[in-house]
Amino acid sequence: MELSEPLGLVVEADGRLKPATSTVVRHLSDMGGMYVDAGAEAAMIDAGDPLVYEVFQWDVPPVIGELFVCTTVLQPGKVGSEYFMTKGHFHEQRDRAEVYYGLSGHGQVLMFEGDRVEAVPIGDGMVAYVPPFWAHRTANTGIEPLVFLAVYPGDAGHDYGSIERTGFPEILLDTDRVPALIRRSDR
Ligand code: PAN
Ligand code: ZN
Repeated sequence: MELSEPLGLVVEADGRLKPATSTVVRHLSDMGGMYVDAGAEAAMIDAGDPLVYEVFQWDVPPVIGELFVCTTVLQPGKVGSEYFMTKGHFHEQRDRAEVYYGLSGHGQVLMFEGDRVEAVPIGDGMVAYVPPFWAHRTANTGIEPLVFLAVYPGDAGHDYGSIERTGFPEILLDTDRVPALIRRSDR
């Protein structure tokens, strides 16, 4: 397989990566059942199905040695009291790590492995390290779009199915304007 050529990329003011070779657009209806308040989710989908996030990616050959580069633009908002978030995934190759570099906005990267859950802040100038084996998703706790750049190994792959089936053990809720991680079983 041919490897990548040297290349420069630009993150535009709105967070779009240029050039990008693939784009993911997720509305609330694309996240079926991921938010804990199913009633609020259904009402918001009925009322116009808001955009939740977009990913702009520079694709590389999916092999060891290459690195995918992408930006995520995650809108501000809540479903009930749960902050807008990404679907979340494990890497298909579980031992592949990832680096997030925050460009604007305010949020937290939620990670879990086994029964442990950790939240690492992300925002302008902040770096979040996702270690091997940890599932990860990002929540926007602010009032403007949260933009971050991610770099991850070419052969990492994405496993969304595990999260779709079981969710994260803890969710990030707005409790009187303060983000708090709550055990799903405690609600
Ligand atoms: C990120 C995520 C991106 C969107 O680039 O893919 O933020 O989140 P979901 O993939 O969970 O929908 C990343 O972690 N890539 O591996
Ligand atoms: Zn990832």
